[in-house]
Amino acid sequence: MARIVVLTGAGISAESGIRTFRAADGLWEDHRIEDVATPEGYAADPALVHAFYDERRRAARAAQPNAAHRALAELDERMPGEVLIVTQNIDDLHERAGSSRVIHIHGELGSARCEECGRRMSWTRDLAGRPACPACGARALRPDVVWFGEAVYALDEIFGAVAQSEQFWVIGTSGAVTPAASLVALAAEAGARTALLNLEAHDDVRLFDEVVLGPATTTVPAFTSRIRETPRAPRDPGAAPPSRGATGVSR
Ligand code: BV8
Repeated sequence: MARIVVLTGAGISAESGIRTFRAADGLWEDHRIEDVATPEGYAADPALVHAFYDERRRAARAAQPNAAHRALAELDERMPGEVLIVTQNIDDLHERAGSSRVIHIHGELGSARCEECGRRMSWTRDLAGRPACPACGARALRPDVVWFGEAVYALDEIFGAVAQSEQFWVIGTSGAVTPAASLVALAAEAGARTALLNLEAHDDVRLFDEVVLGPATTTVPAFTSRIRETPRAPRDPGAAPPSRGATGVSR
């Protein structure tokens, strides 16, 4: 289990030059979600969907981790085994920054899945040319990402970690997608201290003990530097959970 669980979204990679989804210049501005991020869209036009993800795989490979990714990796190094990152992002910038425990709840650009034999495999090339599956030879490889209407990855493991966490931070996400967006309510219910670090406030800020607004490369290093190696707080099962509600919105 981890004392600190961090949920990240597209906003933490924005300053690495990777487009977010719902900003004015966002990814979804170029495409309808239904056309590029659903199984139905893939069935209707696989070439369009492969082009969408091949371009994002190349962009992610050209991007570099930023100070926010690095700050989380440094915290991980300072508190071995105590920090778990659950990311909605399909890039690998957390890993490339050095974070050791990363769960990709929505899959990864660096992985492909064979629709014939079901194998998931590390993948770095384009899929538009419909290469053969290395395992079974079928030309049935798809991006190993979770589309809308598909089950997300590792949800039981994620629920377990959030329920045991002492701190739950949400960084760079609009909270528009479930079940990822529901994790903060589970953390609050479990008595974890919750924080939102985002460019703009969410509708559900009341669920956060602390809200820090600003760009992640500024807010995350400052926030993680506050975390000193503190002894594990004895969890008193009878204790009432800490009072809820944002204790302050710092800009
Ligand atoms: C499921 C992977 C069940 C691919 C993604 C009605 C009809 C149908 C379905 C639903 C419905 N209502 C709810 C649903 C469920 C649906 C859903 O939530 N839909 C939404 C749109 C309403 N969810 C699902 O379908 C999920 N599956 O429920 O399955 C099931 C169960 C069992 C068996 C079978 C089925 C699957 C959801 C996963 C979808 N895949 N991506 C890809 O990446 O292309 S979601 C996609 O959105 C990305 O993963 C992305 O990460 C995610 C969330 O977006 P954000 O990361 O938050 O990005 P966004 O642009 O929105 O926000 C960026 C934020 O960063 C902003 O707040 C901004 O202010 C901030 N920011 C910007 N710059 C900075 C910054 N912050 C700090 N610093 C900066 N510099």
